[in-house]
Amino acid sequence: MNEFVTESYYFPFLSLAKMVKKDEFLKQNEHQESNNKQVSRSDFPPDFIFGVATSAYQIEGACKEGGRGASIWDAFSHTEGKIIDKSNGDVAVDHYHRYKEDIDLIAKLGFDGYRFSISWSRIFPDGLGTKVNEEGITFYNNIIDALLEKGITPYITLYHWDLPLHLHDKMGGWVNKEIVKYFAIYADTCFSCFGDRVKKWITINEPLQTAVNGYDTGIFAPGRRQHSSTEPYLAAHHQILAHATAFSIYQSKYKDKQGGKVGLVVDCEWAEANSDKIEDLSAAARRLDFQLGWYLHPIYYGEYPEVMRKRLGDRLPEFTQEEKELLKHAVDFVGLNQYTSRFIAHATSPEEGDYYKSQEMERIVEWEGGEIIGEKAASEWLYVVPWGIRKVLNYISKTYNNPPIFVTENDNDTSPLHEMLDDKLRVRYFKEYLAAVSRAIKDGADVRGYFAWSLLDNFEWAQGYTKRFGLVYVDYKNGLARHPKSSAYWFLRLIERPVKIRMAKKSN
Ligand code: PNW
Repeated sequence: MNEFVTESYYFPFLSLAKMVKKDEFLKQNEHQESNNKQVSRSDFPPDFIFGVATSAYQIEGACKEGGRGASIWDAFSHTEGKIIDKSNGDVAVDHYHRYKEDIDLIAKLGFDGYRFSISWSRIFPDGLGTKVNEEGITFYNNIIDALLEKGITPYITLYHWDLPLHLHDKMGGWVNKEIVKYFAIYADTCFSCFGDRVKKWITINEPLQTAVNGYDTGIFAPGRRQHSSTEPYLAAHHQILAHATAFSIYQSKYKDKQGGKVGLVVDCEWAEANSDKIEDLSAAARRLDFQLGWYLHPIYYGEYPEVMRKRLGDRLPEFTQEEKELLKHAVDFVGLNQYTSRFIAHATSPEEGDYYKSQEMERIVEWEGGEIIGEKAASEWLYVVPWGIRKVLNYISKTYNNPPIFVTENDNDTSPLHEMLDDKLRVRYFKEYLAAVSRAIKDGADVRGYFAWSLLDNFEWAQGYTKRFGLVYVDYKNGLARHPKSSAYWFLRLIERPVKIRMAKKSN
């Protein structure tokens, strides 16, 4: 059957976005955003959460303290040639020892929520789940208690890329189905130890990045490229099952007592068709299925998107009937990490990497006329495209039955040296992206909160310390001193609410 026919069920939605020509389209979107630059708290629902996010390996350091076992990122960052500035997370920004100071900062900046991740190998040093490391439990108890004392709601991610090394070395990590069992023990332990106070759980952060960068391009830990036509799909499959298993443990053992919610964080660049040609429209639709559908389709519809099944054939694992039952609606909310967007064109021999080749598309930042999709940030991949976030939010809402959504990460990194503290481009980015989020809410998307990435400058994975995503500058040369940037003060003004409300929240 003609591929465009089988994929055509997307067209009504996509074509809404494409009723105008490219340049008119860009102008129209620019215009919309500039009308809405003065974003304020009143543009959001009263109980909307403004938060800030981090992850364990990127900030904690203390890699050999407190009984912590090694993770795949320790091994990867210590491997020659993997990190651009030859750095690692051994010390990172020393949050392990400075968590009190950092939580004070979050409170002073006025945030309602803090999203952070637990280092799995601090809880189970070899990942096997036989013996809990009490020092690890104490460390996270201290963080949770310090947050609650300041009236800040904790949002915990169980897995933000730092798999216990032993699980990788001994059994292949995410490509072995056994991992699901170990993740379940770990999740169960966290729910049991922290769930009396923590009511928002995220199982896994961006399973797509682990699958593609960990097992296809190899630019992230564990750096596999050997079987890139199969391993990414296995790694994704087992992450989906691990998520659903943890979700079901929460439902059966904890939900009644603790009353919390469990979600999954996906990441997505908006895919805007590069032209009205059917090939490009179809490529853009495919691109969204290969990003969001890969993870959300199984949960909402019990199987992978049709276009993935057709293109990948038996390289794509299948869910058993029992697993399909387990997957059914196994999320309370969708977390979305959204940074940037691309124009998508059909292409028969695209970029390297099996995952990209299978999509037969090209990600374009510049049109033939020289017009760029958005201003470029410091990171190579990051272009500022506020209208993209609105489109992703609306797409999720329409495609997956209007679920509650939290924007769990959003940011661009600060670039010119003189803007390190006075990060003007960043402030503009936040203003425009938040205005676009508020428009998505008005469009009907059920967005409940927004977390800026990140509280602090930190270890930016393969980019080491060369990229700065913090609202708070960290002086790497002077004892890791913290200095809030203009963007941090901008958030403080945006979020500020009467003291009475914060105090009331605290006593809840
Ligand atoms: C996030 N994209 O990953 C991660 O969750 C953070 O740990 C990281 O520090 C942050 O981005 C900044 O890089 C992303 O393709 C992965 O648009 C992919 C994309 C964006 C962010």
